[in-house]
Amino acid sequence: MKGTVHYEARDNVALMTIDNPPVNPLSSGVRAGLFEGVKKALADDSIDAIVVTGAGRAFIAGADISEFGGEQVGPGLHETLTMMENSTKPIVAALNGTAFGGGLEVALCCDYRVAAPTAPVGLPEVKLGLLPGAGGTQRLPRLIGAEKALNFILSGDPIMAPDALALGIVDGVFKGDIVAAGIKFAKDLVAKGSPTRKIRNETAVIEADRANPQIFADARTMAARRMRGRFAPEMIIQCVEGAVNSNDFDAGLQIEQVCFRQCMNHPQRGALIHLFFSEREVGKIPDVPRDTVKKPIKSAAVIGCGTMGGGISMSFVNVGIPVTVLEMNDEALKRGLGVIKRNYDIQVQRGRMTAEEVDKRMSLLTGTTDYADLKHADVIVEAIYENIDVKVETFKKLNEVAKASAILASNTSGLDIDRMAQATSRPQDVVGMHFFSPANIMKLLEVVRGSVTSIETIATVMDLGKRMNKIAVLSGNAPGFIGNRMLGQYTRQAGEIILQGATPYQVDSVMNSFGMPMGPFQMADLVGLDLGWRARKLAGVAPEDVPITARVADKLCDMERFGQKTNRGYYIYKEGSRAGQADPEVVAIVEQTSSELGIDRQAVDDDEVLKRCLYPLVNEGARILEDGIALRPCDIDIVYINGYGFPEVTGGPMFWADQQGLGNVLADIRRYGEIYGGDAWKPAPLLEKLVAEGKGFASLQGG
Ligand code: 3H9
Repeated sequence: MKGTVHYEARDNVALMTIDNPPVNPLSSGVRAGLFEGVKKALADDSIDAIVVTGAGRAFIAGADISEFGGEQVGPGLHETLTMMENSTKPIVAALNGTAFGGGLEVALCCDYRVAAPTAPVGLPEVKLGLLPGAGGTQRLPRLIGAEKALNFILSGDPIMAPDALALGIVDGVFKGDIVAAGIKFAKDLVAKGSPTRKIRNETAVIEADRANPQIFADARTMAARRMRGRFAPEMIIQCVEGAVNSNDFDAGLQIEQVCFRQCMNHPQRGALIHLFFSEREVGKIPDVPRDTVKKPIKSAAVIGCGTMGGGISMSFVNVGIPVTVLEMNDEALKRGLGVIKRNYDIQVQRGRMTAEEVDKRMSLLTGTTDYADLKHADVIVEAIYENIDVKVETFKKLNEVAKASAILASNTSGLDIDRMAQATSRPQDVVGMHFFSPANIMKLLEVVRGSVTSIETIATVMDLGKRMNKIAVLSGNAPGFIGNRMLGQYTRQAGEIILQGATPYQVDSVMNSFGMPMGPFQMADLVGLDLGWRARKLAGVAPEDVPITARVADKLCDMERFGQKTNRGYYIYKEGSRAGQADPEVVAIVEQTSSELGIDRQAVDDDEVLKRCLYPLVNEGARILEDGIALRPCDIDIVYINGYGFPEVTGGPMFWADQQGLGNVLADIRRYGEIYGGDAWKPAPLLEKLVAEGKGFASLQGG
């Protein structure tokens, strides 16, 4: 059995301390310990009351997610909670730290709850595709009302104990020794005649809510808007509706159990739990032990204050790390800093930040045009444009000015980190830090390991990413790293499909229905069609040498349709709007390009569009694994979800491919290979091997 509960009699109070490091999930040993502990306390006449608390930083992090789908050992959670709720002696939960999910539901079975001010309280099940299935959807509405309960459960976001007190979830917040406070609270109850308080018997609040069915209509509207395509929210709403519409608590529990089982059996649950564990897995690098000594990062410098440099600088100051920003001249510097200030001011207008907070963050930013001013920075990130020669020159300069212990990082989205490292006398300190635009918002950070990057540098930058509220994923140093290498296959396919018969609007609509916030052509309009066009013009590429998949975009650029920035690209945009409208003129250009290339256009159905966009991406992912560029399939999933908008509910491209059946994916790749040919449709040997062995990408998860 995993985990335990320590039992100790203190001054006629049974103190039960949950011990299941690091965060005390409700594993088999914890459930058994709680069950047996309450039984023992009830049988002991010298015990008047019970206090439950947690050892370490958490009270209870929730049900043990790793046990889902396995055989149940020992008493179930419901059995344990019934034992607690039926206790004739009062039970007080002393929330020392995190009380999440099943952990908060344990506390709601207790008669009262006291908490340390620093204890976060939440029901985050919805984020895992689940609902609070241990009575949470029934007890919380009885305690705080249906509307507040729905907001709390549907958001899944935690609140701190003082806010939980204001909401009525906890009964007291005490600084100092929370166990002592819990024991005192329990003893006071005993002094008052041992009053117990069973939430299940409280009906006043739900009876009042019964007259207001609009609460549920509003919740459904909100869920449809904010959680489009998610299965669990409607289940949650039905459970709370069940709680409100009848005083029969057990009938409500029945509804909850039926809905919980439906969530458990839904593919979204598996995908979201895969992501939960993957987010933690990506931080584990086999040859970089957890205890690797990290360099202290107290200050940073960023070279370039354009879109990327500005966003990166904001990411540093947002977590209190002072930044020196370098630009080529005063004008560029003033412009860049002005954009940062405007971005913060917008946050103030939206009520997300105070003006004082903006001043504080801006005070952490220092502008300069002199490389010598970078000499104090612990980490320097270059964010200049993508040209390897210019980057090499920059690293030569950095080598001269940076202090000996500094980490030198490049924000390149795909260039060779080793070439930059070789320009310095300390290649072990050079690393890629690839942020995604807008860098102050996007969660992903690709950390790129050069051939001699030290484990100390990697450990420091992975840790720094976490500090900056990013999810850092390690990538090997190869063109495009993980994300952009895969993206290339996806955008090339999209380009081919429109020449063969689809329209850009059909392709985007298929990808939107799949759950991508933007299809490939919407994304191209956002990024700007002119980037590739300008590069080709500069390099003097002859029209007949332009890749066929870039021909439509180049024609649009010739008409000064660069995308959103000119209000015209594949789509037409009304001034100030990001929602584009289809344009028949673009369809005509696509058709004409097909005809020039001698392609006989045929209708392409939506299923083929989806497979042709996504299977090459999966195939390239398999090659990336073979080449050792990504450590595990889950690293690719995390990159794609957090950097490229792949829908969370699919679990990422590699997890999704497993769900399609890798044999089916390979069969389609071979079939399209016969029709269309080309690199995208050459099956990766790893994919063939896995299919031959009857395995999926999940079998490689151990790294
Ligand atoms: C539920 O409760 C359902 C019930 O309503 C109904 C049941 C019938 N189980 O995140 P960290 C592991 S659903 C198993 O790095 P932090 C985690 O994988 C549950 N393991 O630490 C990691 O392992 P490793 C609802 C868990 O301090 C280690 O603990 N609850 C669980 O940054 C440390 O985690 C949730 O959704 C778990 N429940 O953050 C809460 N939780 O070291 C999920 C964590 O091997 N958990 N682990 O990689 C969290 O949000 C965060 O982990 C927490 C700690 C805030 C608690």
